[in-house]
Amino acid sequence: MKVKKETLFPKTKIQWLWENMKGRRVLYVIGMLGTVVYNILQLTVPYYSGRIVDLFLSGADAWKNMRTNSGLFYHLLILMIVFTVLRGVIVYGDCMIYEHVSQTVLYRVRNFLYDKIQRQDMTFYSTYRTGDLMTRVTGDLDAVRHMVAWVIRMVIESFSLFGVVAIYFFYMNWKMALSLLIISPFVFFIIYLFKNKVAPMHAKLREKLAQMNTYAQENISGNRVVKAFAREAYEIEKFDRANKDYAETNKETSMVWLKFFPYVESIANLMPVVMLAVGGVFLIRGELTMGDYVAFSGLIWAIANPMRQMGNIMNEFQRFSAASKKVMEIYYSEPQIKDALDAAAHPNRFDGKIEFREVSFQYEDGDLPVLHDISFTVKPGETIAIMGETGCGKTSLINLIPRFYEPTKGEVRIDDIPVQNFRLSDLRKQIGLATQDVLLYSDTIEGNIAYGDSSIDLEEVEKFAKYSAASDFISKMPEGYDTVVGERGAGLSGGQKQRISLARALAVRPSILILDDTTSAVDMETEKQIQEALRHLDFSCTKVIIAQRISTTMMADKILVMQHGRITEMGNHEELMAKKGYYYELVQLQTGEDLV
Ligand code: DUT
Ligand code: MG
Repeated sequence: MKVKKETLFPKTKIQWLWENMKGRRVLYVIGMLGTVVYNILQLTVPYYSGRIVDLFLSGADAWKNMRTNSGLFYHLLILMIVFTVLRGVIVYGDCMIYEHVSQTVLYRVRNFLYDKIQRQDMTFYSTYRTGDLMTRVTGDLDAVRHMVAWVIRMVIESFSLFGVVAIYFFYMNWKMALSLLIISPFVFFIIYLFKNKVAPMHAKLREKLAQMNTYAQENISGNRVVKAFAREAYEIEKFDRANKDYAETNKETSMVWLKFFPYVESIANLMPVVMLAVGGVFLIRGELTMGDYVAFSGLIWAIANPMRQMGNIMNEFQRFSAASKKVMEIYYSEPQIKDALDAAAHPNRFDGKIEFREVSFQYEDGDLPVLHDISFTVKPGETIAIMGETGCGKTSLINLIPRFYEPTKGEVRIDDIPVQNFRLSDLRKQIGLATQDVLLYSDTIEGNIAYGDSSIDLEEVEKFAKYSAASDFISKMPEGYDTVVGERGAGLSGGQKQRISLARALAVRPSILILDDTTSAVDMETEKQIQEALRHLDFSCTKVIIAQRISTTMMADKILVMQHGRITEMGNHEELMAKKGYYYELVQLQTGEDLV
């Protein structure tokens, strides 16, 4: 597994979020303004209650005021109720806006990521584990959504509440305000220290989650292997460990705040004490009215709560930071193999000439080249067979034709045009590939065969099934072509899966058909039938067939024998027999075996 280097992104996290809010930005700004407004409205209740206290309850003229000016009393009371209701309405609308915008961002980025992942090349898939990718499009993205829906809102809420109340405090009585606010900078300092401690924890936490998801994913999709080796207990324990690890890290992360929490809490709790002590003195000295005192104490929470909330916000902010980094890594990733800028459109069929010119190849994460100076040509319509012991580079070789990988040296050409000059879609549409590991979708057999070209009708699907000697067993199934096969083709035998995969490759009527050990699990008789059918397809097609059986390779126009990434023998059956080399020995071995 390759370790990814730290990537630099073209945008900061917040810029990136803003970019993905396109179309909803105005709405979001309205939402943010709404947050400011409803927090300002929080002041109305203490303000009016302060005035009511001063005018009608505590002042010397309280009773007189009440008798002569009861209209104002009711007026203030009604205003208090109106503002409270108004505030409720704004909060409601505001929540809707945040939710709407965050869901839009989530939807947009998730689709974009899925699209990105789909278009990546093979190297990407061998770099990232499925569980890790799944974590990015689920958990990590949810942290991003949470940022838009909650964290930003809380930041604005806290700061606007704090700011407005601070201004109001100074407006009422600057000395009292100063006594209350003088300790607040300490909170920022504590939060800053907290941030430095908690940031790496969130990065760690996120890795643990991905690890746990990877175990779960690999286990569920690899359950057959687990069962075959009776390793259930081991796997359960492995998952349990990952789960515990994640839970522990979660606890550890929460504990970080607990270290800082007492300080912030003490400062917040100090506020009412200061209020009582300093406020009391000011009250006695007549520097503060009883109404102002009520207003101050009624709003003290608006100073203390944002301080308490700070830790929470910073925590969530760091969670977003760790998660968004993972999301942006995929968001800004570019496949190495993509259409060349000057790639010409080539919508037509290929003649089918394939040429390798001194091609060498090495996997990015590999230490040694797996292909060395491979040169050969296949004429249109010909069949070429590739043989060689396991691990000699056969699959690697054919993967260069549809440009799944790029050669490190040399050139692969189709119809005398280097493959890089085609658009990837044009190139791959003309190639029918049956891969070595057969992967079928959980769909009907018909759906699986018609995967590459959904426009073909059942009659044609049946024809391709006949070519691949699959029609017999399919028609024997109770639901025939409508039989739904399980995930990865569960419910079918290895040979049956291979034949459906062959039918799927044929169904696109490719100009070039590549079969990677596609008939290895079918019996000799069936294989003969398939080879015969392949010779009489109703469309022209160059065939590249990787096979181990002489019966398959014998009829090929050209046979390549590979050893350790090099072509050691090349020619048709007769020529190679005459050469009395590896191929000859293989024939001896296989025909000898057949006689036993
Ligand atoms: N290899 C990698 N990374 C990969 C795939 C293969 O390093 O993603 C190595 C393993 C092997 C060599 O490349 O040493 C050739 O592998 P290939 O799959 O091409 O071998 P094969 O001839 O197709 O073997 P088999 O007959 O087992 O399918
Ligand atoms: Mg292979």
